[in-house]
Amino acid sequence: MAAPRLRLGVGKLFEMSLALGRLSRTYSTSQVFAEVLQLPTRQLTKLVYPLQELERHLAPNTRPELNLRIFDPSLEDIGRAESCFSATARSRIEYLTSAVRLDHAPDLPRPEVCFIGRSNVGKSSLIKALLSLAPEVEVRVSKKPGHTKKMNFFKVGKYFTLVDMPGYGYRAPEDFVDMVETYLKERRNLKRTFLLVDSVVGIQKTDNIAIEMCEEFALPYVMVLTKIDKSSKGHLLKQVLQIQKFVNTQTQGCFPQLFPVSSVTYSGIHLLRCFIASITGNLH
Ligand SMILES: Nc1nc2c(ncn2[C@@H]2O[C@H](COP(=O)(O)OP(=O)(O)OP(=O)(O)O)[C@@H](O)[C@H]2O)c(=O)[nH]1
Ligand SMILES: [Mg+2]
Repeated sequence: MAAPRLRLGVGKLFEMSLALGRLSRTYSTSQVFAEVLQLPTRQLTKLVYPLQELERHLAPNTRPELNLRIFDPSLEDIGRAESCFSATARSRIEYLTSAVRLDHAPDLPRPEVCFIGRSNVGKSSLIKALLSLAPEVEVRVSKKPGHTKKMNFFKVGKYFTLVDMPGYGYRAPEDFVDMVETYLKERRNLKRTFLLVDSVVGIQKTDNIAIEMCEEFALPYVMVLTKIDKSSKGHLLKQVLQIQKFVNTQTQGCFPQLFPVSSVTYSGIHLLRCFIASITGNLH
């Protein structure tokens, strides 16, 4: 069903990107996304709309449970959102600072979004993938759980700030609860919390720490399913349906649509960029 819309969008945006290619300031963004747009439709859907690609493998009676098109931007929107994530002379993308306590956090006017989840779930890797259009920005990732010990602030141009948080669970910093709880409760410019769940293992007991925090503080949050490159399609579908059911029945503040991503293949990354641009008021 998505194919005609996609083909139309691809053609239109490809023409647009060729036109934009002649404008030097936006050239690099358009160039990256223009390459994506040259992919065959199936590959493009898998990369840009991974949930819709999974939908093709669903039995008809399971479809209503899965929310696929609550946030359903066109390829044109996604292409436009990419420009927020591209540095220019007037809109720099950079690591700002780290903080172990909220009162040490920078006082920033821009909207902010943060990334929370168990140690090793892929928070720092996701931020690195989101910021890959500005590869000079260093985001540290590690195989060892408990790597990120502080809240790390990344400025994304004049648009918004991304905050990488330490993980909870194994080797979490001692002051994790104080640090993260206070931040979530009191950060005034916090627009959305992205709660990362490992798509290979699904929601674990320790994930409830974060889910309960978001629910208790009535925060608007979004569930992102990480590492989707690691599972077979069948396993991923099973996890996605289970997590969707959990969101539908056990949560109040969680956005009803899931965001599956891979920081290795970049599947879902373009869509997530567009969502962040949209909720921070930067998708015009
Ligand atoms: N295959 C695969 N591996 C990933 C992905 N995202 C992260 N990883 C790996 O998972 C490990 C942990 O990644 P990090 O991004 O450092 O995880 P984190 O959530 O920031 O961990 P802490 O800072 O310890 O809380 C690293 O070895 C990454 O390479 C992914 O999408 N696919
Ligand atoms: Mg980290």
